Order: sequence, then structure tokens, then C-alpha cells
Amino acid sequence: MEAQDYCRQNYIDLPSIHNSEEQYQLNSTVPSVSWVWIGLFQDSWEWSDKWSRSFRHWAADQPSQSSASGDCVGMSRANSGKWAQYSCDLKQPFICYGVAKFQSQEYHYMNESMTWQEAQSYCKARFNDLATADTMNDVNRLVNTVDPGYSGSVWIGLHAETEYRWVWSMGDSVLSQDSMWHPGQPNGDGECVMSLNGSWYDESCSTVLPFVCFNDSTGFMITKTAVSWRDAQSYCRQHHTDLASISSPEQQNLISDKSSLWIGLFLDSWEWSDQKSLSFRHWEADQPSQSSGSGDCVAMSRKESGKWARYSCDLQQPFICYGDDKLIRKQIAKLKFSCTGKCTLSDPSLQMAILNELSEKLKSMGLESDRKLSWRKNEDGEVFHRENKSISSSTDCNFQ
Ligand SMILES: [Ca+2]
Repeated sequence: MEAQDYCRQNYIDLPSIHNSEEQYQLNSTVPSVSWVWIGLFQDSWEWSDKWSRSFRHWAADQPSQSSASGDCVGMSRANSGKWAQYSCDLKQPFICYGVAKFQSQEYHYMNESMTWQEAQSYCKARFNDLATADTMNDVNRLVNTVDPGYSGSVWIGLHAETEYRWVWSMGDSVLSQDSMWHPGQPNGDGECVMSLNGSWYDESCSTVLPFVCFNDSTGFMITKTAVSWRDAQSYCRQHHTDLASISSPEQQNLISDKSSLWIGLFLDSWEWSDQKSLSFRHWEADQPSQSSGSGDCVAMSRKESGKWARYSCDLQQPFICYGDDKLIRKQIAKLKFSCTGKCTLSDPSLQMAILNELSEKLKSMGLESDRKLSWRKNEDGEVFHRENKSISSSTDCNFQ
């Protein structure tokens, strides 16, 4: 462990030996002592994402061999990020990696009637775009955004496209190359997909069939009651997570010995205004209606618990945008403080007191309006930073 630390600090790591040539090279480097440490070690740990990376950063006495020390790993800032074993049942803070999947965008209800295109331009100019939704959580937030006194429908960002694609109800994954269509399918006789004897068939969405839901904690759940695809989707979303997505032959095997079952795959030709390929849909029972003339733009209704229907894009109605309001101006000013004696600028109550004083000062200058003042924290979480060798500090401050 000390050898590993030393190599990592001063070079790269203990050597890995991949072939006989490298072994020979290493032999010629090593003076004639009896033996040296190399980088190989016995390991029984695995990353949550199954990636076979073998970099380890254990604390000196870790991992401990005693079985009582736990099967999960935590790191400690105090111990320069080194790792130690803990019981997996311990409740502790944690770190995730990756891009946040469900980044909650702020919704803004616009109580002003416009056509879909006008609403789109308005949202793009002032916010990001017309509202998108990718989860039931988004649907509920959209409903709560609408003025409670308004019971009509409200534009969201979905509109018709001419291109049709097979997508998953859960909105999570693209249809993989090794999709499991039965030979000759899809043959254009429906926009929903059933699984039968291990392969897929397109089928009219109004056919009644048993179905398979996916549940975040328990996995696939088969329901034997036969219903339409849309009813199956509603049931799965209410009682589990959604209709099942199938992304591997292993998952398909879980249901391959069963009779016909609805799965989460469906044909879609709708697109979000911001071009994001989110395939989550929340249509009313008879929507999107196939009859032409029913409109190429989508609105939701508070009284239909946020479900969607298609309307003529020329209809004038309120709408919901998402994203930051570009009209709110943010001004950042840098302040420098000098203090004599003991400086306690890191004290939050003192920081608040300074803001209050600044706010009073601005008011006395006639700048009260709806300005909000806040301190801007630096990356290290601190507001103030001491200037080199001087007793003054400077920082940033937001004026909104
Ligand atoms: Ca078919």
C-alpha cells in the first residue's frame, strides 16, 4: 500500500505487466534484489455500473478481511478521499455521476391567448421554449403551473411530425439495433407492439391483451387482465413505473414463454418544439385521434389531470414555457472590504447584515423596486476571499 501511494504520488502507479516483453524490460530495470512489488493484487470489488476498472484507492488498513466490515465502500474527505468498507445499510450522503436525467425545468404559465406558433416564438424569445414533459412528475408540475381559475386547455411544446418512429413508453431508451421483430413484422396493421413467443408484432392499439409493466423496485410485472394498450399504459403508470421497455434478449426471455402481452413500444410521429427526442406521452384515452383535421398541435388540460389532446395550431389559448426568464436581469458586482482587528466575514449572520445594509442604502437611493440581493459563493463554498497578504477581502454580490 505504501509502495502504491509512493508510485502514484511520484510517477503513475505500480507497473502493470501485460506480456513477456514488458516482463523482460522490468527485470532489466530491477537491481538484483530478491523481489519487488508490482501492481497486481487480488480483488473482489465491483463498480455499480459494472465497468471493470481496477483502480482502487483504499485507506491503509482497507479493505479489511473481516467479514463484519461491510460490502459497500465510502470515501472520506478528511482522509484525502481514501476508501473504506462500510455496511451497505448505513445511511450516508453520496455522489452520483453523469448528466442529470430529469433536470427539472422551471415552468411558466402565460395567461395570454396565442396560437401555437405565436406561443412558441414568445417562449423562445423570453424563456427556453414551449414546455416539454418527460415524466409523470413533469405532468403534475405542469398541472400545478396552470392558473387554478382556468379550466380550458393550454399549449405545450408537442406538435405533429411526418416521420414515424418506434419508441418506448418509458421515454428512456432508443429502440436498439437488435430489436426483436418477428419476421415480416411490423406489417403496418397497428401502432402498438405485443410480444408473443419471444418476438414482437405491431398490432392495433385498441386490441385487448394482458400486459407487462416495469416497476423500478421489482422489475417486470405481468398483469393478466386484457385491456387496450393505452389502458395498460395508464395502469402501469399508476401502479408501477410504466409499460415495460425491452432492451436485451435476456429481458425478452423473461416474458417469452407467455402468451400475447402488450409491451411499451409504440409508433410515434410527434416532436417537441425544442427538438429533444423525449418519447414520454400522456394522451387522453381517445388521443391522438387518427381523424385528419383534428390538429397538429398539442395542449393539456388541468381538468383532465394534465392529459394531452390535439388541437388546431391556430387556436388561441394560454400556454406554458420552460426555462429561465431572460427578462430578469442579473448584475454581479465585486466588493472589497477592509477590516481592522478581527475579520469575521465568513460568519453568515454578518454576511446577511451587510446585505441588509446594502439594501437599505439602495432604497435610500430610490432603487427599491423588486431587487433581490444575494452573495455569490465561490467554488469552495466561501463568499469572501482574503486578498494576498492584505487584510481586505473581496467577493461577488448578485443584484437581481
Ligand atoms: Ca402486425
